[in-house]
Amino acid sequence: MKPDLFTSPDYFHLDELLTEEHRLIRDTSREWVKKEVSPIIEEACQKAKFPNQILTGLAEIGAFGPYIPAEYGGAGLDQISYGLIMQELERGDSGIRSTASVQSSLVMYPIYNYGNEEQRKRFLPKLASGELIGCFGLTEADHGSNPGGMTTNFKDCGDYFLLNGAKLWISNSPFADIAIVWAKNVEGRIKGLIVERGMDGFTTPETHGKWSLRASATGELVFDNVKVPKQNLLPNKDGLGAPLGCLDSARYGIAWGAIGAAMDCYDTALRYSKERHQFGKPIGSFQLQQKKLAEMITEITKAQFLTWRLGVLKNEDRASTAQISMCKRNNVDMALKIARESRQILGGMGITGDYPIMRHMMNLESVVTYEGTHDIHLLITGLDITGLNAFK
Ligand code: TGC
Ligand code: FAD
Repeated sequence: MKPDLFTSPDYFHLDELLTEEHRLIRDTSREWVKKEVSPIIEEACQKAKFPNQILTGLAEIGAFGPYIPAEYGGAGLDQISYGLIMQELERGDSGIRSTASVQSSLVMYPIYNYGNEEQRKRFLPKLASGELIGCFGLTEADHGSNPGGMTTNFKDCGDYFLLNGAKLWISNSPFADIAIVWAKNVEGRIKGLIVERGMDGFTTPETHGKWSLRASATGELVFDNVKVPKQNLLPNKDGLGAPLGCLDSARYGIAWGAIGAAMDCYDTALRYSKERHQFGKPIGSFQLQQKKLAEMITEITKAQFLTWRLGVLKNEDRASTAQISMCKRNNVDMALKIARESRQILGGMGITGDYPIMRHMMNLESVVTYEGTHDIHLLITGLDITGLNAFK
């Protein structure tokens, strides 16, 4: 892999809308990615191995629970800071951002918002420091876009809950210490349980053979009569709205992250177009290549402003689920298209690991699918503007 020469496009001076603290957090994350992620990510991806040596560094830059209050070990930052960290991590690799998204929004978020004080104090500081790593089990083999149909279940056995079922496609499951598991009680009501590695009957087989997110570990969660202590039930919210609330936070982070992947592809293609000569001229001088690059920077700029505005609304607690859906869908689609166009600008070199573009492109095929597919987000927007529900 070539040295990381990334420079960030900021065509409309969005930096002027960020605070000094935002810029400092963004630049710190960017430098960390250049130093710790860029040199190792290509090999991790080729070997399909999550680089777990970066976990401590992720914790140190505040990527685990950026918006969780400091009294629970979090960084106590605002939502734009959270977004900027996700942007920089995904500029490095979607799999690295995935790990931080899951830890922050799908594990720490539900413990902080739906857990009791004992659970917050027991788990959050260790999750913030990276001493514990978590995962989030919602999807099942037969229930992906429709998680409300889940069959994983638990029953009250007096001293404990007995958990049975299985989850599929779970980021970080092969090495996570704890799992936030969504399961139905005997009345069919969805509740969240904290399942800990080492509990009898709980296994986490790894999923192999992925062509996407290869530097991220994905696996199953299998529950065969697992006795979960009663104090591990999240008491303060239930129903499908509980996991969907976590997804709002994670999808928001992904919207920022996708901009990072798009910026890396654009920056790589722009530099290459000025260095690579054909027909005696830099390929960047040909109108067809300029069209690609000009459209890329236009789309990145539009996404930056949409997402910054979403961050302002999120800080004011006014961002709706549908606004988050629109932004996640738009930005991931934008990033995928930019990855494909950038790859073409690099010609044959674009398919090699000497450049990050093909890796981003393959990663984004997962990002456009997880946390709600491209089509599901369109239907969420459709429901919001028409009031007519395409899911029922
Ligand atoms: P629906 O009837 O619309 O809603 C059920 C209940 O939930 C409430 N609700 C929400 N509550 C809080 N926050 C939200 N965002 C909410 N959205 C809905 C709703 O009011 C209702 O409450 P109640 O009290 O009436 O029961 O649900 P539905 O069954 O029709 O499904 C709607 C749909 C399809 C939009 C939803 O299920 C969906 O988003 N599907 C996509 C599934 C998905 O995104 N899965 C992600 C799995 S996690 C993952 O991919 C992690 S990857 C991480 C990484 O590696 O980075
Ligand atoms: P399906 O739901 O079977 O959808 C297949 C196709 O049908 C899609 O194109 C979809 O848009 C379309 N479709 C479905 N319903 C409708 C409809 N009503 N109208 C129109 N079209 C429809 N899940 C977790 O719980 N935790 C994780 O950590 C996690 N990590 C993941 C990591 C990776 C790498 C991947 C690939 C997935 C991960 N997931 C995780 C699962 C992810 O959220 C699901 O894959 C996703 O929600 C889609 O579910 P599905 O794959 O079952 O597809």
